[in-house]
Amino acid sequence: PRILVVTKYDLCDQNVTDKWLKYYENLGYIVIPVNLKNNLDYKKIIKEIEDLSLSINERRKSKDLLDKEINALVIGVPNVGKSTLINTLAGKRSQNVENRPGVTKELVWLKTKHNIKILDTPGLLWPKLETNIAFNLAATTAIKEEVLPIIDVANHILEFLFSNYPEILFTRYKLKPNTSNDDLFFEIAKHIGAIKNDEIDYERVSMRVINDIRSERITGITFDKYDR
Ligand SMILES: Nc1nc2c(ncn2[C@@H]2O[C@H](COP(=O)(O)OP(=O)(O)OP(=O)(O)O)[C@@H](O)[C@H]2O)c(=O)[nH]1
Ligand SMILES: [Mg+2]
Repeated sequence: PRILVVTKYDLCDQNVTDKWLKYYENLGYIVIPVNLKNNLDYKKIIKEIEDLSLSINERRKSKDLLDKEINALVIGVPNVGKSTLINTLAGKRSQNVENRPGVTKELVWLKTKHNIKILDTPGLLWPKLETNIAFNLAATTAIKEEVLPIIDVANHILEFLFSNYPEILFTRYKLKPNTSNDDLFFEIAKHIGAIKNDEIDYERVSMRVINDIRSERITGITFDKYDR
């Protein structure tokens, strides 16, 4: 059995993400959205795993066997919170967790007190990434932003915000209401003091935008538009 755990639910646009959750539920997945930072959402996962193993364990009980130890494997793209999830389940302090992709480098088994043994794995990506997907992954820190030109990543983010979340964008950088798409780099550069000798420091603006998402100063955004 498979459970689809949707991490960082606290950072998304719930209107859009909830549609995706429904979509995967309709495909037959067990879907659990969680915020692993500061609440007890992880208990829903334990409950679900226990429910899934109930029938097996009842059969074993009837034969006087002990409960079966559950072996679970966590897979997902880099930096989504796999290690955080496993540490939480195992009641451990956040070891092997950092806000960048590629932190977990090998397979690590951890035991939880719920008779579950759980395997942490390095983040996985598809062998070939479509450009738009790659930009979304860079925007959400699943791939290192250096892999793509950072100015392109920032440009992707800004255009996306301009079309889909203008109020978040305009509030964050105190933009004037009549700011156009083409003026975004210039206006943000003015706002953060990234203009030198009348020139926009594109790299600084780009890093600022990328970091504002990474460090949760911009939240309430879902980069994958619901299109099913
Ligand atoms: N806001 C928020 N942050 C989270 C959540 N889950 C994990 N994080 C943060 O996401 C970052 C990455 O977490 P990890 O657990 O290292 O992610 P990972 O999937 O193991 O990453 P790799 O090992 O690099 O593939 C850390 O800064 C976590 O604190 C969540 O539900 N909400
Ligand atoms: Mg990890």
